[in-house]
Amino acid sequence: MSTTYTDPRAEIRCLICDTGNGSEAAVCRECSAPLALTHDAIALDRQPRIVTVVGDSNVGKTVYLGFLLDMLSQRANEFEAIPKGAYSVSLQQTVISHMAWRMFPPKTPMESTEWHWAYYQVCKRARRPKWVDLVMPDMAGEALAAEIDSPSTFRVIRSLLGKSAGALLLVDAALAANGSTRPDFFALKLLSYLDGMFAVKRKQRIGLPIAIVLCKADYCPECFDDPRRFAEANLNRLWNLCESRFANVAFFAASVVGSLAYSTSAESDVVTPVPLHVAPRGILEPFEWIVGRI
Ligand SMILES: Nc1nc2c(ncn2[C@@H]2O[C@H](COP(=O)(O)OP(=O)(O)OP(=O)(O)O)[C@@H](O)[C@H]2O)c(=O)[nH]1
Ligand SMILES: [Mg+2]
Ligand SMILES: [Zn+2]
Repeated sequence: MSTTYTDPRAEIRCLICDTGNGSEAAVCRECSAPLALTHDAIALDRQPRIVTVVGDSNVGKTVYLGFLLDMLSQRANEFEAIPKGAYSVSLQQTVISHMAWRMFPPKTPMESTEWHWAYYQVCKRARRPKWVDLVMPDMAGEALAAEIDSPSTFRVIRSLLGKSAGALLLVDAALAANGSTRPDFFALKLLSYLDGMFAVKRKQRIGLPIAIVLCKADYCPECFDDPRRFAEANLNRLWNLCESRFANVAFFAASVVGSLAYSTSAESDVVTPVPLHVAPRGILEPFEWIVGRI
């Protein structure tokens, strides 16, 4: 038994890792997840469903999640979304305000205390609406890579994935289309990590819904025509593992920009992409697919 249950001062249990924390604490002492998540879950009196957005560093997780939340709160596609707590709005605000200034948002820091978390009540308008409470953290790709390479480096990631009802796996389609094997290997490692975590029996395929999102598809528009075919051709290792071990996988293409420019500064030769005009495409579809399966 863990110390969680014997600590007399433990008053509130972290939603992510179940560690007991003092009721005044703001973040979990074990995994650094905000305890506001727990307070809000208690207030709602139901267990939220966790959907995690995973992918390599620089694949576009922060941008994707920021746009997704913003579209949901603007009632795109008949969705309605209510943020629980102001902390839930920070991520979308950062992303949208950067893009309005024609800049991409900064890289997510490695430290889990710096990550943005979003807790939303979401439903699709219908005669009998089904409300889903979603917790979606924006993790740093490098932290995820460290956890995959040596499990339990980032306890918060392990707890999160273990509790996830669904996952959005973001893959850099532009890199894959250019012949890089990096996106394929990263996705392969990530899925084998999940396989090790969720596998019940060797012969039984894993039912966790996983939406594989081919990001930056503006660089390779053929992705939009047939994401499955693109994945089979350009991400063949990932494709094969999905076929043999995962029963509930779908492929999507997404992009947030309509046109890009490139700039360099006088001091350095680093080329920075400048999003000239924002044109989100394929952002809601993978999310809608996941929500329909959890
Ligand atoms: N062309 C294009 N580029 C994109 C798009 N989305 C993201 N990018 C580029 O990808 C970069 C990284 O995006 P982020 O969302 O910060 O990536 P991340 O996955 O959060 O990376 P970490 O925080 O390091 O894990 C951006 O700075 C953009 O240059 C897109 O839809 N199209
Ligand atoms: Mg990020
Ligand atoms: Zn915790």
